Amino acid sequence: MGTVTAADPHPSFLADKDAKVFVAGHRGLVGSAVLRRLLALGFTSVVVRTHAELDLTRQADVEAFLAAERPRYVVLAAAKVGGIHANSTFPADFIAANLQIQTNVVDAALRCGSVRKLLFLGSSCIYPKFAPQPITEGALLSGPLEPTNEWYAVAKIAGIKMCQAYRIQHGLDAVSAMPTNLYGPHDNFHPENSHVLPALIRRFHEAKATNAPEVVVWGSGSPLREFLHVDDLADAVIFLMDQYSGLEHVNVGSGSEVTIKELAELVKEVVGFQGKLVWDSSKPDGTPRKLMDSSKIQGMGWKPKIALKEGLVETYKWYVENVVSDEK
Ligand code: GFB
Repeated sequence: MGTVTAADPHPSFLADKDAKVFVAGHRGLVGSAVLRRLLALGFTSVVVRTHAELDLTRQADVEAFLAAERPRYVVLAAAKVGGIHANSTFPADFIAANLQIQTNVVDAALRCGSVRKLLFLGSSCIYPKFAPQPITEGALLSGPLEPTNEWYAVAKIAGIKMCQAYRIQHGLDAVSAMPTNLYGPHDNFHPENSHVLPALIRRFHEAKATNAPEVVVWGSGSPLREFLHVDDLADAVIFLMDQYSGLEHVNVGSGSEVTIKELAELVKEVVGFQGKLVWDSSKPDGTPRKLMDSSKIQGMGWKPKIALKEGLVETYKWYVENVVSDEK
């Protein structure tokens, strides 16, 4: 048990490493990184469930699970996620699954009576398409959303509001973190439904392996994106669990952005593909730019550590060792 003093009846998160922590979504990009970090820090009682063991879209199952486990902390990293194509092709799945998962987990976390803190994870796509850059937390709900992912964005905005409402009405210490575009090990490398960075790793790798002359990249190449390695996000999640109890959500970004063209050139170089890039302008660009203003969390003392090139080299290695070898 962590240290409890008379002045502070509750230990901080990092001083409470034997308390039970439920990581929802531990097989995904974010949840797996948070789990790795918690275990590395010496947390002794981390509870996880696979999708087959617990379907988080089923309210009664989630209530029964949390009532039985009674965790002290919850990290809500479970979500239905995907890239620009998946978001625009499966809008019903994205809005329904995300609303169900987050509503069930936040509500059951309150009802089970044991949860001292919950952290909900969203996304930079909650902000208006043409928000002033860099985007501050205050830009939320100040303009229309990017149409390719508005269904997912509306669900994530509802999650922020759910945390705020439960804090105001019930005193639940529920906080929200909004990461920028993430990448790293355990990402989804699906050819169509993934995000741009894993999609390009797969496409360049397969083109190199088959000696293909060219690789197709979607859109114009001009949109700007900010990328953050998921291990940096996991550090931020632990930091916020320990340090932050505010009503407002918190942006988590790297502060550096690249055009999709620059990203494609970088992935090409890291993978070692020698051919040409061809741009498919029939595919959408999505939002032109979404650079987060992360001065709030940086002002509290968190900083990203992993540069894009370094993270890309490591992620490509992970892809070759885990995804490529599994598919053989
Ligand atoms: O990563 P991505 O799907 O996410 O696309 P968003 C980023 C940019 O990369 C877009 C281009 O301009 C795409 O057109 N792109 C180029 C590609 N080639 C590819 C490719 O092969 N696959 C993909 N996926 N893109 C997502 C949202 O938006 O961002 C989600 O849809 C979520 O809801 C996530 O918020 C963080 O940055 O456009």
